[in-house]
Amino acid sequence: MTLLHANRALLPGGWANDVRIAIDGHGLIATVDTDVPASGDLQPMDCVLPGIANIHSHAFQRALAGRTECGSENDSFWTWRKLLYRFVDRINPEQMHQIATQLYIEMLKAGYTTVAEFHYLHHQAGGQAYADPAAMSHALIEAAGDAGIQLTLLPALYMQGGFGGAPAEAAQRRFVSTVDGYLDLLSRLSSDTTPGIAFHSLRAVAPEAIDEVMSWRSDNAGNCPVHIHAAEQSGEVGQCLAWSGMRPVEWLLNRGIDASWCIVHATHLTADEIGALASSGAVAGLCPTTEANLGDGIFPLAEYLRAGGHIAIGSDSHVSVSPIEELRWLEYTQRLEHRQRNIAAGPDQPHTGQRLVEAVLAGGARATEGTDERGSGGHIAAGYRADLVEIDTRHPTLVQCADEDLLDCLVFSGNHNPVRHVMSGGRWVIRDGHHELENRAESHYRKTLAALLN
Ligand code: NGQ
Ligand code: ZN
Repeated sequence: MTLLHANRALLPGGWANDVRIAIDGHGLIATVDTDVPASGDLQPMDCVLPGIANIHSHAFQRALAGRTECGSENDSFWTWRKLLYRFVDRINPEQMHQIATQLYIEMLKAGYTTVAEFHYLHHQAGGQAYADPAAMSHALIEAAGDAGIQLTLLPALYMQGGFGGAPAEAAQRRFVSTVDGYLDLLSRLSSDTTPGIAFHSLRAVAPEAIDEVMSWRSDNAGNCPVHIHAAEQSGEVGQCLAWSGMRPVEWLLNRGIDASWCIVHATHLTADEIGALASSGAVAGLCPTTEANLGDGIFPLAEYLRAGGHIAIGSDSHVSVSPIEELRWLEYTQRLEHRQRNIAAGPDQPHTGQRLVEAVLAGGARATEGTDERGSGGHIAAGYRADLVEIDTRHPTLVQCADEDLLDCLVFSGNHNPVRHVMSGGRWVIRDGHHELENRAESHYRKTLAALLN
């Protein structure tokens, strides 16, 4: 049993003081007691939050962050994607492993304790499967194991280059599988990890394939999470309308989605889609820094939260690896658009920072672990996984913060990283801001980038 004493901790019911947290040998929280004085047998902690889930990652894109910012007047998401594809052509499983290890350590240092890896780079350049068809998936699983982050691997089905069965471009061949090949991959992985399911997008999969994979899921994978990119770019909405007469999220709602789905981006929504998506219980997987970087548009957060919608955050292309920065961008784009303040504040929780953090903790757990919450992260309560982040409140930006102000100050003041210690599944992975493998991982990362980028 590991026993901690936190001066304060964010529990499901709000802030509590003098909190004793007992963690069992399986990495689960056994008991949580409040108003327990500090004592010699309890490890002393300052302010403890649940770890945050990063619900959308394409690990390999970390290596390209900041390197697509030199352009011309017509640059867009689609020209960025061309640069991405050029890079995608080169990467091998060992390089994937090195990049992902570095990235996952960065995530832990920033306070993310779970990552949902939306993985579609399955095959060799040219499209041939590796001798081990799951080689790329295994590289990601190993990286998460080395870093000690909780992984929800989401192998993604990718079949075609565009709506209605358009052929894949040469650069997309590394992504492409048949449904049988994809289900074979899921089966191979089920002994190493609990994979979720992902459809890359309605552009990249056929409707019948969604049905087939979902029926495999009900036989084999219970209620595992299901992720899909949708309605990120207005161009995609137009193409979907031309193909089906429906907008992407409308199409998905019409097909039937529930609380185990995570709709990644969901940027472009009508009022009807906002209401229906919120009532479906699905999570909108928002990636504010990437969405800004790619010029996607602004998610209708105010309306969606008012309708009771669930949200979670992801760092997607990893132009930023910081939950604080994601939440800040999420709120600031709203303020710029509406010319108002405190958009995410709600009637039950007027503190914008706290409302955002609590929303993404709950939505993040749902999007990474499904709706069966036992053993998942996201809450400091008995039965949940011990994914904990200790914040150092001695920093000048956080001094004299009353409990109710603390997350507002965390999200909206300063640019230092306040994370001191991080526990993932009951194990300390970050101590005093450091990871035991950080030097080795960084030197591998340097070599990998030197090989890939010249
Ligand atoms: C991706 N990224 O799959 O990595 C995509 C680009 C596409 C974002 N959408 C490729 N942010 O959507 O076709
Ligand atoms: Zn994505």
